[in-house]
Amino acid sequence: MENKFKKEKRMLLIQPTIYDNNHLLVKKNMLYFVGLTMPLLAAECGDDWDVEICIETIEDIPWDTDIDLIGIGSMGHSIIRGIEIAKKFKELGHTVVMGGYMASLVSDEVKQYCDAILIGDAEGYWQDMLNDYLNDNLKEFYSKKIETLSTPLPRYELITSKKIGDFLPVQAGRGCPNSCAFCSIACLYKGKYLRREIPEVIRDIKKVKELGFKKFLLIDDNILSDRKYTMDLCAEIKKLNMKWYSQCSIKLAEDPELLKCVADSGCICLSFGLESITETNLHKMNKSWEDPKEYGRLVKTIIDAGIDVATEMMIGLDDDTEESIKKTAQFVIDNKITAPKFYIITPIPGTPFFDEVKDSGELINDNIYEYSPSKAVKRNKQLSAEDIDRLYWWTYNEVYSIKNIFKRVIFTKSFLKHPMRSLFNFGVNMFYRYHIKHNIAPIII
Ligand code: B12
Repeated sequence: MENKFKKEKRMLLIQPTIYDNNHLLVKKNMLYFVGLTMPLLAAECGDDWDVEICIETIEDIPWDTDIDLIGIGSMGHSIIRGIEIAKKFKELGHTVVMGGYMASLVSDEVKQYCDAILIGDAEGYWQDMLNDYLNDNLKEFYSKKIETLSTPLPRYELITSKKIGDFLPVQAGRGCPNSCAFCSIACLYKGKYLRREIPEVIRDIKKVKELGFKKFLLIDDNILSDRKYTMDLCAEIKKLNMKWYSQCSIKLAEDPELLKCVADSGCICLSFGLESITETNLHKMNKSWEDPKEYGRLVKTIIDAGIDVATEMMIGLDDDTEESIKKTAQFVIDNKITAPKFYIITPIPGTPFFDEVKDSGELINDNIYEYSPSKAVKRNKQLSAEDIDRLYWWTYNEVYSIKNIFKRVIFTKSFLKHPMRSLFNFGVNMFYRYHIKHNIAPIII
């Protein structure tokens, strides 16, 4: 359909939601964890642009908007909804541009439904894309590898009045030096880790504080990627007297000096991609630098340092059996993991792992429009896709039974040290449990 709107410096940025396993859009009253993507892209447009943000998980899409330019993000299988939104806005006569991890990994597919795609990081190309738009000269693809990272103050004010948690996102760096076979970050950054200058990061955290927030989420993929940088950053964060969450490798526990520095700076919860307690699984996924035999000890060290532990683990990996998956649930319970999350291994098109699985004949569904982290699309030699689905829900139900929530969150040493924090974590666990009982995996919170 012909474009029927005026080209002006206005933009609507949309973060699409995902579909659940019953093919219903996941909608929430509140999105506790909110991303940085849209407030940052808004800032990168420049002060003379009028930008609106819609986070579909908590807001309705304003289909009747008179803004021509629609920018759509893509996180994992939210791309499915993103494409639907793109199609509809195109039918309504708007200009649609897309970007984000998934649009970058499957850009040829996504291109059919929008006017332009920005592959990878926007910095360096975003302004070109916007100028081309204003000059009626949009190209199909925009892609440039960046070597350094410097970003403006995100336009946090565009999200602070939305129903979000009591913290805002901040980013110190992008990428990760590791190259785990399943990971989209490894696929796009290829072992590269880009850091922002510490004063720039602190400027953003100060802004978060100024806006009345006492906590922030450091959304980096592995804050340990550069030890000296992390030490220096934590020293500066400490001065601000704030609390923060992030994610990194469990190897942090092997470095007492760094762990102390992280804990002293106000870090209260870290999420660790443990992936599996079976060594051969990690080996096959190019993650043999982690040793699952050490996981229990390392988790305890982190908890003893006063930091709550969340974990991300995968189910349905090559050497998983019914027994190993049940042991995984027990591991999580015995080690008192505060917020354990599980995902069914899903090969993401664009990653080397996807090609490998396709060649192996174990991929039972290659329709990416049906992909989700809670439905198996591959079997392994021991388990059918149905077995994997069944064991996935068994694991969630076991780990989030009332008895085991108490065991992991209340009957713990942490409860004695931080009773209020533990009660909050108990609430989060009950919230997850509620979703699990309704067959909704707790992946969006
Ligand atoms: C915070 C976060 C969340 C939050 C907030 C989500 C939200 N709706 O706001 C929560 C916890 C809820 C969440 C949920 C999910 N997430 Co998430 N999330 C993140 C995290 C940690 C940070 C995102 C962020 O703010 N990044 C900072 C910004 C600046 O970077 P960016 O998003 O890459 O954006 C840059 C470019 O990509 C580009 N760009 C991005 N979007 C667009 C759009 C346009 C139009 C343009 C032009 C450019 C552009 O420009 C930006 C500036 O350079 C990332 C990890 C990461 N490193 O990004 C994972 C990540 C994006 N999430 C991921 C996934 C898979 C999900 C889920 C599907 C859960 C799951 N495991 O299945 C859900 C889906 C959420 C939804 N859409 O409803 C994956 C995506 C992988 C992939 N192949 O797409 C990531 C990369 C994690 C990972 N390691 O695999 N997530």
